[in-house]
Amino acid sequence: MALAAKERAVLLALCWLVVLQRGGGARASSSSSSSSRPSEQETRTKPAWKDGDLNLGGLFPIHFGVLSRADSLTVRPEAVECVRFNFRGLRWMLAMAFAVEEINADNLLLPGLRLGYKMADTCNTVSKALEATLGFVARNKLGALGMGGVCNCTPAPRANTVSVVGATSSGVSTAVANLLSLFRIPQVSYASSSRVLSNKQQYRSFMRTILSDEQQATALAELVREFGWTWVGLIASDDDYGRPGIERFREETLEDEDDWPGRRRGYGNDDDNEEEVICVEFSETVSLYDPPERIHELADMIANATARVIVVFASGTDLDPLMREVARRNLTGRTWIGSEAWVSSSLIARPEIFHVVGSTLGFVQRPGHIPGFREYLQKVHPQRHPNNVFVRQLWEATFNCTLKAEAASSDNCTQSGNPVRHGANEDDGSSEKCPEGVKGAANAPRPFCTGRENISAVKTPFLDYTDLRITYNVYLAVYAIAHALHDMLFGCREGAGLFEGGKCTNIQQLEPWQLLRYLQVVRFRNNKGEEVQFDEKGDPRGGYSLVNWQQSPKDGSVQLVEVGSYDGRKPSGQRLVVDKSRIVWHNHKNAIPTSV
Ligand code: TCR
Repeated sequence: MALAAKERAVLLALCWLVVLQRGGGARASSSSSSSSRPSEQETRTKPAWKDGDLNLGGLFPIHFGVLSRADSLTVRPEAVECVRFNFRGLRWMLAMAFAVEEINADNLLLPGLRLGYKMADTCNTVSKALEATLGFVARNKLGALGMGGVCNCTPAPRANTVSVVGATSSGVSTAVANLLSLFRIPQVSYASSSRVLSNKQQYRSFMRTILSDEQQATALAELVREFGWTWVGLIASDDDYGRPGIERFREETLEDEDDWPGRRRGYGNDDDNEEEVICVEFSETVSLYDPPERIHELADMIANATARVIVVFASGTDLDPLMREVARRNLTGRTWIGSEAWVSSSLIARPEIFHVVGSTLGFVQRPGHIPGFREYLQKVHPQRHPNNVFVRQLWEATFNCTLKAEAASSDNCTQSGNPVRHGANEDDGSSEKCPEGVKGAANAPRPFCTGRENISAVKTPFLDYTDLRITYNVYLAVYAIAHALHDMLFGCREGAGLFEGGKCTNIQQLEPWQLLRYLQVVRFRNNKGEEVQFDEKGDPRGGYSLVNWQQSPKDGSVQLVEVGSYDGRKPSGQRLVVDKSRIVWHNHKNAIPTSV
């Protein structure tokens, strides 16, 4: 098949990237050494891998961010370094490994075919995610072009990354989707919910197992109306998740203003058009990278505003600095209504700040169950996962020790004597022992790990979960890909295939765009017995759980208690169900708060 000149040029560049990643990259990140041994930093971020007949790529946030260090540009800049270990991100990654192993052991699904993977740490950033994605694309394309020789790559790259699972945040996924869509490599995200990703003109090969925020914003507006709140403040993270999300929420409120100016609930019949007008007192953005002055400005605004209901569309990491300030100033008496990413994040759902954020309400994915996964996690051990450096890091972070093979490591950032931060489901569990910028400051030598430490005996956020939400989405994403592969390779009858003239394909000729075609129409039952399929925008169908933050009388931890549901597929008027008696309002009388 002839390739466009543009594509060829990109591929040549990719070829060099592969060369650089193999040799030059090591130099780039250890500027003083000329050895071709991979640097410590490279070893720590090497993708976890398993070889298969066909391979999947995976993108997971194993660290919350990167160290921001200004380049002097007087010497070769060092590779960026990832910081703050994310236990939950590793759980997601292992859900992918678990699904692949389960499928490989299944005699009915993809019989005789071994799936493999390469799973990389995005460190929650576009640049790291693109670096990994370029690796996936390069290996595929160089093989297809017969350019292996040009690259001097050993072993010669094969066209085998048929699909990519990830990424988490929409901002990262949009960047990755731009690249993968160019090559029509199907990408299935488990957490990126931004509605911009539904645009198939731009993100042709993007699909997901999480619902689009289109529904989430509508659900939030309905929730606000349900309680008769008419005066709200809005805050969004300054990215592809927050901005389109809050914009959609605003549209919801404006539509009603235009249609029914001044209309109030309770006038006459129970018609669905009779909706409250929601007025917006302020609408602001927030980011992890905001300087302290900006955080103070936002906190001042919240303090001086009359709105007592604040709707926030943001990720936990972006909202964290503002919430710390809100808690420091003791700005109580507000009702926080939130989007999933921060409502399910234990960065915010912490007992220490419950006095200001208690009774938060928000919509989250419906939980799923993965039989055997808990036991799989409990058995995790570096020796069982020799090709996954992140499991080693989990070990070091959990037991505050150094694994022998990494004894030379000078990085103390993953150390964490007591990493337990209990509370919300799917704990973020950030190991914050080593804040940005002070890496290795307390260079006290850590003892070696014995390898006999028992992970299931410690209270670690890695194992601390009650419901699987995003984890379940990861599991589903892998299954969706496996079912599509199965339909294409095992379920196709020549003449009735999906390609021109009813043709089928086979494993030797398989190209990622063919898998994309089969993914678009895949249909299968998940282990809950529900039918899974994607709509024409690559989005799944389904609904949310409505959760309310309540403090456990037992240990004071913050629990996400289900108090209702939302299903956009139901007729209007029946979509939102709230069991008001189950909500605990964080005020003396346990009464529904007012918005002013
Ligand atoms: N969509 C967010 C990321 C995100 C997330 C989460 C991250 C969602 N839910 C739960 C951690 C935990 C929903 C995005 O950026 O699209």
